[in-house]
Amino acid sequence: MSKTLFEKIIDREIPGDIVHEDAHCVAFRDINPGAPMHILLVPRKPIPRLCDARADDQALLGHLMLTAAKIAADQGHGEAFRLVVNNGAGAGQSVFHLHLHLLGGRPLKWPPG
Ligand code: IU
Repeated sequence: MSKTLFEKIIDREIPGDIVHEDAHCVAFRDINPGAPMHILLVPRKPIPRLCDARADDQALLGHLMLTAAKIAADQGHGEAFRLVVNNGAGAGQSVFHLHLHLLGGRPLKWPPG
């Protein structure tokens, strides 16, 4: 299996502006930001889509959520941020390695469209 783009960033094979990493996940700035804070939080495990996660990924998924909130706080946006997961091409997913978009730093309208 060839590596996903995000595995290559995690492995430092291609550059990424990494803001957090731990044993389970890596976070780096989106190359095409949609907000002043636009960070991608990616599990080291290359789960393609959220719908491919399994019961034994439960702790990992919880870790991603808690880590996202911590990163938002570290970035100065702990009180107002948005998490987005695009699941599948029909929902706008373009990189098939599960990732959370962490957005903040400007007013965020709803619905996102
Ligand atoms: P999506 O949910 O799969 O559409 O999100 C993929 C994101 O990856 C998207 O916001 C891109 O701007 C971002 N990205 C990146 O940060 N670096 C890259 O080299 C590439 C895409 I290609």
